Amino acid sequence: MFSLAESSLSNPSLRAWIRATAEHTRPSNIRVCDGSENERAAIERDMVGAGALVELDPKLHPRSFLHRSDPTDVARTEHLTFISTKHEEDVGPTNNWMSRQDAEKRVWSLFAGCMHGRTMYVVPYLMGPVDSPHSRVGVEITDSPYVVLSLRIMTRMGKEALARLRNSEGFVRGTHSLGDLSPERRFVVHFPDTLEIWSIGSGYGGNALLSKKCHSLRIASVQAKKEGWLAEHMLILGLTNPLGETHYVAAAFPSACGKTNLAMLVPNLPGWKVDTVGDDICWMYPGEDGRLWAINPENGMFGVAPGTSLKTNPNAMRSLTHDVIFTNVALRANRNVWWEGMSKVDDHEVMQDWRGDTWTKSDAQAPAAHPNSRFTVPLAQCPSASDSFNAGSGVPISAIIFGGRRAKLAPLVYEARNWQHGVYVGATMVSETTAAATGAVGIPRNDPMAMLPFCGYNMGDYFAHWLAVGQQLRHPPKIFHVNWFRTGNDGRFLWPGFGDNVRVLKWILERVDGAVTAREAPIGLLPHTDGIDLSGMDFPEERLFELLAVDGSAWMQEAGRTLEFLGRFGNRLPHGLLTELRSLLNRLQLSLH
Ligand code: SAT
Ligand code: MN
Repeated sequence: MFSLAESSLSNPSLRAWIRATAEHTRPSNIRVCDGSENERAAIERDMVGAGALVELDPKLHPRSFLHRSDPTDVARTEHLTFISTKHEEDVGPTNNWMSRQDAEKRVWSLFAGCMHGRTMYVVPYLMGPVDSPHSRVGVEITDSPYVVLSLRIMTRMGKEALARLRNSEGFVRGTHSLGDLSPERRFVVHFPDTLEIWSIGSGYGGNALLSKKCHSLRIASVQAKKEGWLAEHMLILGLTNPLGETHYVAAAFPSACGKTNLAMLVPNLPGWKVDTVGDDICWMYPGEDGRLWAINPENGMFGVAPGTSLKTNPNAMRSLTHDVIFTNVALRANRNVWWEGMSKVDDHEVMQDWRGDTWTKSDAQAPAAHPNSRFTVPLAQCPSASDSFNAGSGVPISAIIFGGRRAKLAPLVYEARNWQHGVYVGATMVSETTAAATGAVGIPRNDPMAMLPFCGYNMGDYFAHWLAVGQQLRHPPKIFHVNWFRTGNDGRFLWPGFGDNVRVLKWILERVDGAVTAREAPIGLLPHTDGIDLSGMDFPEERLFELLAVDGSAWMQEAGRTLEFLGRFGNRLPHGLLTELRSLLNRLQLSLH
C-alpha cells in the first residue's frame, strides 16, 4: 500500500517522511503530484464525479469549477492556530502557543488513521520564481484534492519544485487532513524550529493551503528574522507615470481590505499604468545596491469575490474567464457564477446560494455568495500581470504602504518622517475585522503591519527586526499610511477608492522623487490640499479637507490605545518604538496648545 517504488522521488528524507506519515494516517493509496495537465484533469474528473466540484458552463468559463466548502469551514480560524516553540515567550502575546508535547497529544493523535479510505497526495511546491535564489521549497501532504488543485494554481507545483529540492532536507513539511471537518477537532500548528506544519479539520484556504499563510508568512517570517530579510503580508505593484518611469511599491493591508484590488488597479488618471507583481505575500531582501528588493513567492491569487466587478476591478474580472476555481460563490441556472456586487440580477432569478440552497433576491434572508467567498486563479491570467513577476532578482521597492480599514481617525494618506517612524506607523496600525477570519466583523483591532495573524514569532522581536533591516539599507523605501475607508458624518465612504487610488499613489511617488513638498502634522507628513491630483473628478475640495483632517485629541486617545497595545510586549519591545510614541505625544501636545 505504501510503496513509493514507482514514483520518481529520490530524496531520502522526503521518502522517509512520506512513509512515516502514511504509517500514521493510513491512506488507501499515495499519489505524488507532478503538476501535469493529465493529473489535473484526472483529479477534476474524480471530484466532479464525487460532487465535490461543479463544472461551470465550458463556454462561459472553460475548465472552471465551483467548490462548496463545509458551511462551518469558510474562513481562517485564528483561535485554533498555534505556534509551537520551546519557550512560550518566543511566540509573544499575539500568538497562541502549544508545546510540542501537547501538540503530539492533542493534534498528532487526530491524524491517526485520518486518511483511511482516502488518497494521500504528496504535493511538492516552490515558493518564488523558478530561477530565484530566494525561492523556497515545501511539500504538503494532504487528503484534499481541492487543496491539490488550488496549490497547482497558487504555487509552482510538482516537477519544478522537485528539481529544485534535489536531495536537500531543507524543505517545509506540511501535513494536512480534512479530518472529520469538526470545528471541535480543528487545529493549525506550526513548528518553526523544525519547519513543520500540522493542519487538521479544515479544508478552507488559509487553514489548508499550507504554502500560503502557514509557510510563506508564519514559518518564513521566522526564517527571515534569522537570515536578515522580511516575509510580509503585502501586495507588490509597479506604477508607471506618463513619462514611462516605473517605481515598485509594496503595501500591507489586512485580509479582505482591498490588496487584490489595489494590486491591479486601472488608474483613473490618463497616462498612468499599474503592473501586478503580487497581491498578498511579499518577501523582501536588502540588495547589494542598498535598496530593498521584493519577490512574490506565490503563483496565483486567492481573492475575495464579493464586491469584485468590471467597475471595481476589471483586471480581476478579466482574469476569471477560464481555469478558475470559485469557492462558496452562488451558482446561476446557466452554470455561471455570481456574487454580491458583481452585476445586477433580476429579483426573481432562481439561483443556488453558496450552500447549494435555492435563492432569489426578492426573498433573500442572507447573501447568495458567502462574504468570504473566493476565486483561485493563476496570476499570469491577469491582464496587468507584470513581466517582472518571474524575475529571480525581484523588483526594487521605492515605497512601503501600510493601510487599515478605519471609519474614523486615519487620514487618506500620510508619510512617515523616516524609517523608524515608519516602523512605528506600521506597528501601531489598527483595522476593522473582516469576514476573512471567523468572529465578529467591523471591530477595530491592532494589526501591526497587517501581520497580526501571520507573524510566526514574538512581534516585539519582529518590530526590532524591522528596525534592524532599515539600518542595513543605504536607500530605504519611504513609508506611508493610507486609509481608503474613512467615512463622513452620514456614514458613507468619503473617498471613491479603486481606480481613484492612483491619485494617492501619484502623490506617494512624487514624494519618493522629491518632486513635491508636504505639510508637517503631528502624525507625519501630509499632502497640501492641492497635492492630490483631482483632475477629471467631480470631488468637492471640502471633502478632501475632511479626508486629510487630523483630529489632535482623537489621536491623543489613540496614543493611549497604542501604549496599552505596545505595553503587551514588555521588554521585547524595542526602544525605538517608545521613542517614537513619546515624540508623537510631544508633537500632539504642542499642536493642541
Ligand atoms: O485564507 S487566507 O488566509 O489565505 C486569505 C486571507 O485571509 O488573507
Ligand atoms: Mn492575505
